Amino acid sequence: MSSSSLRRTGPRVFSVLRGAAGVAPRRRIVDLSYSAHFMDFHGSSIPGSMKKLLVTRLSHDFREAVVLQAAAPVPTPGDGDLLVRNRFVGINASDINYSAGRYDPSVKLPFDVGFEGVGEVVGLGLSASAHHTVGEAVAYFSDGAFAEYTVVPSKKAVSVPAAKPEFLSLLLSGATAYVALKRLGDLAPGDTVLVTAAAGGTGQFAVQFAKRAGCHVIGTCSSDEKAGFLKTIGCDRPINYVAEDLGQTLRREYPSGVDVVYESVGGAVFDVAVNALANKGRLIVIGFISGYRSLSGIPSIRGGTLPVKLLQKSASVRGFFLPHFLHDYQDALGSMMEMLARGKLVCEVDRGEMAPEGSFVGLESVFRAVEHMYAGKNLGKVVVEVAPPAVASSKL
Ligand code: NAP
Ligand code: X1H
Repeated sequence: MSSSSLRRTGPRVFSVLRGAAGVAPRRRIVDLSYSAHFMDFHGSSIPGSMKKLLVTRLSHDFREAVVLQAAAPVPTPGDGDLLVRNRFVGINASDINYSAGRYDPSVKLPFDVGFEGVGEVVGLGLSASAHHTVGEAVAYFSDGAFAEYTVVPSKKAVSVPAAKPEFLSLLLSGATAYVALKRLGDLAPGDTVLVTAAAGGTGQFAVQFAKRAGCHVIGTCSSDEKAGFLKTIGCDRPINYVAEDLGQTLRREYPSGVDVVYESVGGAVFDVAVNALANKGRLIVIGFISGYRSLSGIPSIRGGTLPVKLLQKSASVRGFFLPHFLHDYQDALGSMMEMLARGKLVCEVDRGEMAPEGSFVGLESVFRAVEHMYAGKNLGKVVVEVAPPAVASSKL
């Protein structure tokens, strides 16, 4: 059956056959009309148990904080929810801030982890069936993605043409770059924009959006391979900071400074970026990854001299956190999907093909994928393939 015929099939509301208490049977979806409402996945069955990752101890060391549960119950979607069978999940630098409990210091252990995924809808509640249908591919930005199946509130899911990792890369990484530059960058054609961690998940999008806005783009990275990639996406001046000193290069080649910085690294790189600002320059704090693996999560900067430097240049430092800008989200996703469809946007994805133990396949690979990112080895958005394509969609 093709996905379009799946979508044309009207909603069929089913219930879940539950096993005896404590037993996790293979769950067939049949009409019992007494349990939570559910949709059937065209002949396939949803298992009773699944693998998922769970934070059992607060730590920024992901392996220390997180365990793999081999037989967790597959959750049941509520009325407004989808049950998504994850095909790919996205790795984020901040997964370790989350596992350290930094997002919510009052959080109670154990808790789910993982910010985003892409997969197929395999079940849904009655209200959710007004917007989505079984078999549909969706991407989402919602908690608990590091699992084989995730319950996602339907309003946090976006319909996508296929369960491909490129779509996943837009949800958080792409949207962060799009919205941060649009709302806080005040970009004008001819501006000079410095992007740090430019070949990574969100940096690659910042480079492309700044270039589209008619800016001259400088991007930092740690290898010649990444610098070569940056050239291919329009970066005017990739700087491999392992091979050349970042501060010296900026002073020599950009004596009047840079107008905007999209800054993800923090610490010494933040200090260099502040020093490189032009008059009326804007430095957008996207993150400070160089500190996340420390106890406080915060790298040290020369904070004492910051006010005088900003004053002398009429410059500003602006913080950006995507969940605070959700009203811009629809516009960002719509525009990015259109650019992608027209071949105007590169969504580079790193599935771990070059990692020492090979591609990131299976939920257990999330640990290696996080380490790959923290070793600075990733080129593009790091993703883990959780499951092979569904039988129905593989026949498309
Ligand atoms: P990523 O860029 O795909 O990967 C992280 C990259 O950071 C590495 O590949 C590495 O590239 C670079 N890096 C530089 N110094 C590092 C260090 N000391 N340790 C580890 N890596 C270092 O990761 P991402 O998930 O897209 O996140 C990038 C930044 O965006 C993070 O600061 C994250 O917190 C932030 N972010 C913020 C928001 C928001 O709403 N504010 C949303 C999403 C992401 P090189 O080796 O090439 O330098
Ligand atoms: C309500 O707003 C926030 C914002 C950030 C709540 C929590 C955080 C957080 O934990 C983060 C964070 C989130 C996303 C991201 O891309 C980077 C960072 S850095 C960070 C943090 C690190 C160390 C701390 O001591 C506190 C926050």
